[in-house]
Amino acid sequence: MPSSKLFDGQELSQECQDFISTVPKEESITLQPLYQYQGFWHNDKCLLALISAQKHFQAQDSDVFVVSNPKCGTTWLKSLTFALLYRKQHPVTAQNHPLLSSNAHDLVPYIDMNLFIDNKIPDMESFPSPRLLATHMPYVSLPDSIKKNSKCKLVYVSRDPKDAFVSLWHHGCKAGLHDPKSSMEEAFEDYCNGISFYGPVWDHVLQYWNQSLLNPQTTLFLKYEDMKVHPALHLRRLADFLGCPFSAEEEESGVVDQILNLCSFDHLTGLQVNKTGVSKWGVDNNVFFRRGQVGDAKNYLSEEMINKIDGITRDRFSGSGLLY
Ligand code: PAP
Repeated sequence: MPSSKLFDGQELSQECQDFISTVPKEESITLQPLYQYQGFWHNDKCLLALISAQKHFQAQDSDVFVVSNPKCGTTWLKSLTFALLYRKQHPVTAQNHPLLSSNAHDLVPYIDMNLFIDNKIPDMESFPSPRLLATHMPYVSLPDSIKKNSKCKLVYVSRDPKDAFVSLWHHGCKAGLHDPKSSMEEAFEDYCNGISFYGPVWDHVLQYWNQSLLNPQTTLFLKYEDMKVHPALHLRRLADFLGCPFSAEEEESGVVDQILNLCSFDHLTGLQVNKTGVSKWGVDNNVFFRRGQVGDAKNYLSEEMINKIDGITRDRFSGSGLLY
């Protein structure tokens, strides 16, 4: 592992490049190769950001992290958690609510993909408390300052891997991330072999599932599918978990539904900021919204592909208590 002086704000050093050259590498269907570190695949920039965060990120007791494997419902969970956690400062029905003019990814930055990217060491002292942050890092790679802190909270969202794959494929197409010569079938094979951005998805989900069983006071495990069916139930769970339960007055005045409406797929996709805006990280906001449905994989994958990925999911999750 490279020494910490690599990440002192200087250009990507020769030592970083040398380090990258020592870890397993796979050409993937994306335009960038992926590198394996602690059992998971990353592009070079995100890997260096992850290592920098491991060295420099200092957790605070009140920190809240939205955690996920890509395309599992992060944008929705970031929106819900932001609206919930900051509802005193930003009343949910306010005309100037931040979610009406900013995409959730601007309001809740990723440690790895945003804050520590490009060799930056962010000044996080100015963040309002409690800090609401996000990451796609697997549990094994989280900075020790998070893992050893028994007070900060991780909120994880998982999704049926076949729907997450289809969502990831479309994201890559829309954002121009794929090698134009690559096919969905090739991407599917890579995904099933665990070679995908922050993959293997199954290991990622299982690490946080196990954490939620071991430490339910610090890790809340949510499923996208359950949230679609019973959004109010899971929003209340989230509020209880974060120590900001809805008061009787809030229940009475409909704050739960107001948050759900503010963060609903239909509402967010109708906002100008999400139709045409570009996040401060340079990504078109509309790539984070497509159909927002459970079971969309059946519209894109053959029966054989579905049987294959469902079989892997069953095998990998067997005995864990996690059902998909
Ligand atoms: P990310 O990893 O790039 O942040 P993420 O937000 O986790 O993406 O996943 C995007 C998926 O969530 C998309 O699914 P789809 O491709 O199957 O449609 C997107 O449509 C869906 N999504 C985004 N916002 C919402 C929302 N408010 N409610 C439900 N689903 C949503």
